[in-house]
Amino acid sequence: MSSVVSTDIRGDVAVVTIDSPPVNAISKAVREGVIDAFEGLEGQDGVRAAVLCCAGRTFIAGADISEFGKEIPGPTLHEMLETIERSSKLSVAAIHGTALGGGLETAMACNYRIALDSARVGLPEVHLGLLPGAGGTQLLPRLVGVAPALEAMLSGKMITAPKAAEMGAIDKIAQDNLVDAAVAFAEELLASGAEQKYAGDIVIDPASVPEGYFDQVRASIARKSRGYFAPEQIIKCVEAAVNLPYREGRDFERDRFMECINSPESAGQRHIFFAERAASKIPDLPKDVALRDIKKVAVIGSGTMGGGIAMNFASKGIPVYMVDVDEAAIERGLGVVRANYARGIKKGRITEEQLEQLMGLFTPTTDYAALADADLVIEAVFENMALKKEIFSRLDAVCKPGAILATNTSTLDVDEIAEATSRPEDVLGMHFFSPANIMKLLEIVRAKKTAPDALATVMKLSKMIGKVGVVSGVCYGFIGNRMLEGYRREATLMLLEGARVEQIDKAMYDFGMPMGPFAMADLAGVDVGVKIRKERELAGTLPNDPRQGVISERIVEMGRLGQKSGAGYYLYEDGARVGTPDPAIEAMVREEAARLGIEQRTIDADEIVSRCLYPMINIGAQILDEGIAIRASDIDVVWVYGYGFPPYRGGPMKYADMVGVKAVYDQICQYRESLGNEFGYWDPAPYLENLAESGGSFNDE
Ligand code: HSC
Ligand code: NAD
Repeated sequence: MSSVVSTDIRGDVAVVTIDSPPVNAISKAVREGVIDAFEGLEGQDGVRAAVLCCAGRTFIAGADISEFGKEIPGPTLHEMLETIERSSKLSVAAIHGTALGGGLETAMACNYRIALDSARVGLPEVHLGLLPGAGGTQLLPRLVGVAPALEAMLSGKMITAPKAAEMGAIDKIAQDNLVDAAVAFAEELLASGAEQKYAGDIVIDPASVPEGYFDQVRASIARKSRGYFAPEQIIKCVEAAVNLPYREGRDFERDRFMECINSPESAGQRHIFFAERAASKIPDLPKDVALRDIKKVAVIGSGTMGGGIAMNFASKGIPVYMVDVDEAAIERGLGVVRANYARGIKKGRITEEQLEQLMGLFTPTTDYAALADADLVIEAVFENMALKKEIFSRLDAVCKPGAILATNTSTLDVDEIAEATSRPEDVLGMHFFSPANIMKLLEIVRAKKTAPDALATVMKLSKMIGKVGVVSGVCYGFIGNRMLEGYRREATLMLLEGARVEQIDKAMYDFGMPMGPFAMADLAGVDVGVKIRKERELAGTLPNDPRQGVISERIVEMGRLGQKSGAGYYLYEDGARVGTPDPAIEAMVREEAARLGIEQRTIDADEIVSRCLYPMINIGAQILDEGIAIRASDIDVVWVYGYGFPPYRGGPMKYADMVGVKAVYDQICQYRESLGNEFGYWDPAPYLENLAESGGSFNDE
């Protein structure tokens, strides 16, 4: 008797139900249970059909990812599917929720598929650095055609059941009572003498695929799939589906799947999958904490960040007050919001009417008294402590008890801001990333006195607005920007030591970053970085290193503020978005290096990568030492979703695990010797040192 699979006989139809919460992933117990159930039906002559369905919130969400990366126990998924395929009973998969990956493959191994109208199906393996390895690459093209199948597998996107039915992957749609409908469907099929049809029997005519089609697909995804291993393997498998008989194609697919699962790229992506989910768990927060109701939001400051932040809520139907110093400023802000939404019209995502409905959710006001009924206020005014404190004390006076008061500060002390109110327990940081309507990361800054329910409410809210929330303690720059300082520091020092702007950027781009540190500075505004640095210098929170800041300050003095002014570290002629290297900058850098007496040498790509990344890893370890991040994998999530760190490298801390923590530590110690350590840049964090000594890793998976 299986603990997770049960069989119920209804006349001549057996209903085989998988009940393995939370998502009925195909674990060892599920594989054993399904095999036993289908084998058990063989002796039962009265049973002529089997409905395979799931209890709980969803049909099978895929193979059990937690089994990957080690020896997979028990019978394989292939054995389970072959048992279903061999069955003498006509099989019907009954799909609700999401049939994903191995879940859809299981459904395709059945003779027929029925799905609830609300269900969705998909092959999202590519997001885990994998391919559909249990027949998916061979069966979906046979059912729906080569191009739609390849597009589904390369994008990993879910498809609604009605659309999947239209495409040919689902045979029937049910409105409700799925299991009853599935039994009735099975009866109907039996009564009509329907055959036990197998998707694998369909033959794809190679002539139906236009010449050069696969190479066109390769070219079209080249930029997006840069650095990833799985997409090319998926394409190869679909080529095999066209050119090989089903069984041979499936063997080919299995071999490619094994290559994917053993690839470092998949290890990195699987790490991020679990890291993202772990980030939502806060150990000292009681599970049953009652959440606060968030029905109305206010955003103070309708500039670059405020507008984007507000869009997140309006997009979910939540009304938003937009506050700024005067009406003109709000109008400007709302103009940008409207323009952003309007882009959705061009892309066919929303209609004119929906745009107006969305804009109707915004209430502009300069009167703080109007915020009395807001449940959450997010402040996004200039980065200035005095101004933020003044605003928080005004909010304290007008907001209702229990309203959550959040700041979007990038660097300021959230504890100090909280103390400007009489209710510091309601105050926390909600650090969005630019553009705030798009970037998935939300750093949630937990101040000393933040109440557990305020924190839990914002964690939940982050998921609702489509963000990945990561909790950070209070420190300069929180998790992400604090680490970014180490990255930028070494990039600048290497420039002065002889590397070129474009050489450093290329090394980091080739590593997998969306752009190098100097292209990033040009995008964000070189003046923005200089301003932040100057404030840090005034506050005495930076080491007095004459090499730091010198290049960016000279660039700003040259009137080059980055992309927005047509020149920064690079030249952007005629509004170009990709810069060209400028000999004037190279000359200026050499001049400054000579003035500072810095010896010039050749620096290779390996050194560039390790000097940019290892300080980040070291600072990440300090952040763990100080308890600013709850766990190493939270840091990885911050970097993947906030800064575009390549998911296939798993984030900086996972990358350190992959290189070997000891090797990273040794290199840091070696840089301490070879580069000098006057400013303590290369002091290894105790956390890193301990791990290196004990042979441990940041993430134990
Ligand atoms: C696959 O299927 C490979 C196959 O093609 C071939 C295999 C062949 C092998 C043969 C070799 C020769 N496994 O996301 P949530 C957990 S690859 C294990 O918060 P939601 C999740 O960790 C798989 N666990 O819920 C979390 O646990 P926690 C392809 C899984 O409602 C809990 O479930 N499938 C799991 O927001 C709730 O998850 C996918 O990639 C899994 N497959 O979203 C689908 N899936 O509570 C991945 C979930 O302990 N899953 N968990 O933190 C999802 O996209 C989402 O979870 C859902 C639900 C949309 C299903
Ligand atoms: P911004 O200059 O674009 O916008 C600030 C807005 O605040 C302006 O519209 C201004 O008129 C308004 N404002 C000023 N004083 C006000 C007051 N007393 N009451 C109401 N409104 C007032 O600035 P931004 O880039 O949107 O940054 C806002 C905050 O977000 C800062 O704390 C910044 O550190 C943080 N942040 C910025 C970024 C980014 O990339 N720009 C990223 C994360 C966080």
